[in-house]
Amino acid sequence: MQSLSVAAIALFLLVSGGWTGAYATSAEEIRQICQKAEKRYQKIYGQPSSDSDAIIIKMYKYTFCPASITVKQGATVRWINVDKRTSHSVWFKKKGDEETSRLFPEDKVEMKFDLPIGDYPYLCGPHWESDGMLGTVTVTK
Ligand SMILES: [Cu+2]
Repeated sequence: MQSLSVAAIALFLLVSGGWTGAYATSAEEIRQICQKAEKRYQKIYGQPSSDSDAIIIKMYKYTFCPASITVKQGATVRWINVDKRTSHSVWFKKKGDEETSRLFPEDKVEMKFDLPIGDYPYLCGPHWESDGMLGTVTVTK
């Protein structure tokens, strides 16, 4: 219960912009991580992630790449772990969803966004607190 309320306060501060976290990865670092994530993706799949039949979010070095995306209602988003060792999850906790099972390297999970217009924040269960591994899917018309 104690850790739950600490987590709630941390999340509130993070969402409200009052706390940037101890990890505070710079925009340039994130850009470089995501560039490497795309290279890893291409090595695994032999094509750019933009050529996929779904919208791709790569999970790499405690980062969702890209961390924020905007999709049309009904779009399918696919998360793929392109790390070599670390496992991640995708958890729309605020929405009341269950956390996905652990996604090991090259594992993937897909979700269809047949949802009302709005922002849907999510997190990686094992790394959102320690490493700020957070993302948002914005659904538009
Ligand atoms: Cu993670």
